[in-house]
Amino acid sequence: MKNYSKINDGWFSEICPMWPGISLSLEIEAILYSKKSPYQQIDLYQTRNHGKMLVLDGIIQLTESDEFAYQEMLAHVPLFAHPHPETVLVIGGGDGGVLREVGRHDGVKIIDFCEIDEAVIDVSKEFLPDMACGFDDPRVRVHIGDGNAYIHGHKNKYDVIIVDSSDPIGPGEILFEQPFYEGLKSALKHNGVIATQGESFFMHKECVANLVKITKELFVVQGYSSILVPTYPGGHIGICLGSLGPEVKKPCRSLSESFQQQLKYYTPQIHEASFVLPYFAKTLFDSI
Ligand code: SPD
Repeated sequence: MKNYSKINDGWFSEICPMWPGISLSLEIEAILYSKKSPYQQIDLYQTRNHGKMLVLDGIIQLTESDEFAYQEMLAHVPLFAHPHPETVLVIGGGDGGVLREVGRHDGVKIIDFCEIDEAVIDVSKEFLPDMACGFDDPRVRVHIGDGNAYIHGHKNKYDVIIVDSSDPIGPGEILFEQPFYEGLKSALKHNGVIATQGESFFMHKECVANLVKITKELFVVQGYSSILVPTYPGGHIGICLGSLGPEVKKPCRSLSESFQQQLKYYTPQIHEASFVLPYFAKTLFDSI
């Protein structure tokens, strides 16, 4: 994918045709890593005020200051929606942050992880230990390869599937298309739940509407959960959920005090509240 972002006078500006005419800038102190993998340009910056920042093809994937919001919600909303998640698949998210969160669930026995770009895992292990610690969990089995191909080769296997993709430009594009979602559905066990990176209804209305359409067509239960993330476009991102049975808008299991103490964003209350949509988004989704 063409990289439009730039560094000027010590400021990184994230520029992308997916959010034309608007750009987030962060002041940076150092470029810690910069290399092209076979799939994408990988850059790791030390920012002045937001910790380290991982950027793929010029697009911000995370900063240490707010990564917890997205990673916690993407993991805990589907996992607490499922009554007994034991087998979990995570596609994408080579930084390991979602794995870290999935690993907090003691009942989970197997965590398969599929990532196309091994270089993202390597750079995260070197520079982002607070996320890459997710790989230390002995339940994690790493598969390097294409998530779409992986999913079509594994039928009726998972209770929960989480897709931590980049945006639908570059290697992540296929993960926003109907055949991929059909593969996700067929890889689920009875009563399985999926949760995918669902973009922002402020910044990418058509993309989100398409995900809602696909998940409404394929799944018995569907929902869109909103998350506040200051360093994502518009300060907002969503999760698109589909379920073969369980309601997704409420946690169906309680959260112990010791579990809650490990988190910074997710609470049972925010789980429910995240599905309450602004009027324009609710109207749009209801019309699909
Ligand atoms: N616009 C960027 C969306 C990035 C979503 N994936 C981030 C990976 C963090 N684990």
